[in-house]
Amino acid sequence: MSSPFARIALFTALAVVGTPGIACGGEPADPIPSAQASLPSATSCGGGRSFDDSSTHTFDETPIATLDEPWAMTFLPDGTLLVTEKGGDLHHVTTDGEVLDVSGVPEVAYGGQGGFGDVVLHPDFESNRLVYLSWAAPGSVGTRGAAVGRARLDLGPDGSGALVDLEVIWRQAEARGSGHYGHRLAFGPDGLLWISSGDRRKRDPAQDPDSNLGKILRLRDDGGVPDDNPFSARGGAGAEIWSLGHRNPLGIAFDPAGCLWAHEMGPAHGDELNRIRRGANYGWPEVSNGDHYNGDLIPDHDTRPDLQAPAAWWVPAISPAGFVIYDGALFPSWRGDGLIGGLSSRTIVRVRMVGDDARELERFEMGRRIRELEQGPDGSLYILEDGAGGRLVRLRPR
Ligand SMILES: [Ca+2]
Ligand SMILES: [Ca+2]
Repeated sequence: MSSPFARIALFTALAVVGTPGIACGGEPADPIPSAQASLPSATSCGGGRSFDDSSTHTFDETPIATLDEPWAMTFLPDGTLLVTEKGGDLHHVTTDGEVLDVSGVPEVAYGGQGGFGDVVLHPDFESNRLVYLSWAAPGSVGTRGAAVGRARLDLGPDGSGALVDLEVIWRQAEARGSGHYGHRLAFGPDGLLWISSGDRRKRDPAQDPDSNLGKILRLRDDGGVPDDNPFSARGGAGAEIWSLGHRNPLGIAFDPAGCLWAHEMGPAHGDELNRIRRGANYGWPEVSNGDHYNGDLIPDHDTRPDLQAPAAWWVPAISPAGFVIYDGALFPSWRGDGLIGGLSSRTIVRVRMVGDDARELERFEMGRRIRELEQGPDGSLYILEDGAGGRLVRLRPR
C-alpha cells in the first residue's frame, strides 16, 4: 500500500475551464440558462481554510448496536437515530443500543445493491415530523428503480414507531439489473431536496438530458420541480436535473458555506469527489480516471477539458459510501472537513475542500467496510459497518 497522499491527484487550476473562483457556480461550456445559481461562489466553498494540516487523530470505538445490513442513518432532534436496513426494515435506535421497529415501510426490491436506502429529516421536522426515505422499488416485469417517499414519523412512548401517510414523491427511470441506484438524499440550505441518482450500470443515460439516471437532482420538498433548475424548460425528467454525467454517487453533503459536494464510485478505480455546480457535466461515461472492469480503457478526465474534472480522485479505489461534513466540537481540527466511508478500502477518509479543490488529509484503517457516517449531537462520529451483522459504532477522540 502506497502512501495515501500518493493516491489523490491535485487538480487545482487545471480542473477549471476559464477563470476559477469568479463565476458563481462555474460556467460550463454547454448551453445553460442564465438563471442565477442559488449556491455560493467557488471562492467561499469549503470554509476557506488551507490544505496545510498534517494533524493525525486516534479515537476510541464504542459499539452501540448490531444490525442487519444497515445502509443509512440520521439523528432525530432528541439524539436518537433512525437506521435503515437494506432488507427493508427501519429502526429507531437509541445511543444506549436499544433497537426498536418502525412500521409502515414501503416494499423494497432487495437484491444486488438494491433495498432500503437513505433516510433524512425535513428541515422543519420538529414541526411537521416528515422523514424522507429512498429505496429500490419493484417496477414492471424484470425492472426496478429507486423511489423517494416522505411520511410522518409517529413514535410511541416505548420508542417504537410508525410511518404514516407514506407518499412517493419521485421515481427513478426503471431499468433491469440491481446496481447503481445511488439514491442518497440531502436537504440544502435552500430548503430543497437533493437526490443522487446512479446510472443503473447503463452508462449512456448519464449523458441523456431527458433521463434522470446518472444525475444529481434538485426537487421541492413535495417532489415538484423548482422553476430555476438549469434545464427546467425541458420538462419531464430533464427538469429535475442539476448536474449530469455521474456514475454511482453514494454521498452528498453541503459544506458550511452552502456548497454541495458529492462523491461517486468510479469503475475500476477513479473514485471521485466533485463540487457540484449548476448544470455542469461530470463526464461519465465519456471520461474517467479509472477504466472498465474488463480492462477497456476510458479516456482520462484531462482529455476533455469541456467536462468537469473531479476536485479529487482515488487510484486505487476507496469505494466511497456515506459522507458527512464535520461541524462538531470533539474533533476541532476536522471542522469543515469531509469524512468518507470506504467499502473496499475498509477505511474512513478525511478530505478537505478549499474553493474548487479537495485533498485527502488523513486515512483511518478500520478493517471493515464502512457504509455510512453521521455526526452525533455531542460531536462524536457514528459509523455503520456494511453487511450482515454491521454494527453502529461511536468514535470519540482518545
Ligand atoms: Ca445519514
Ligand atoms: Ca467524472
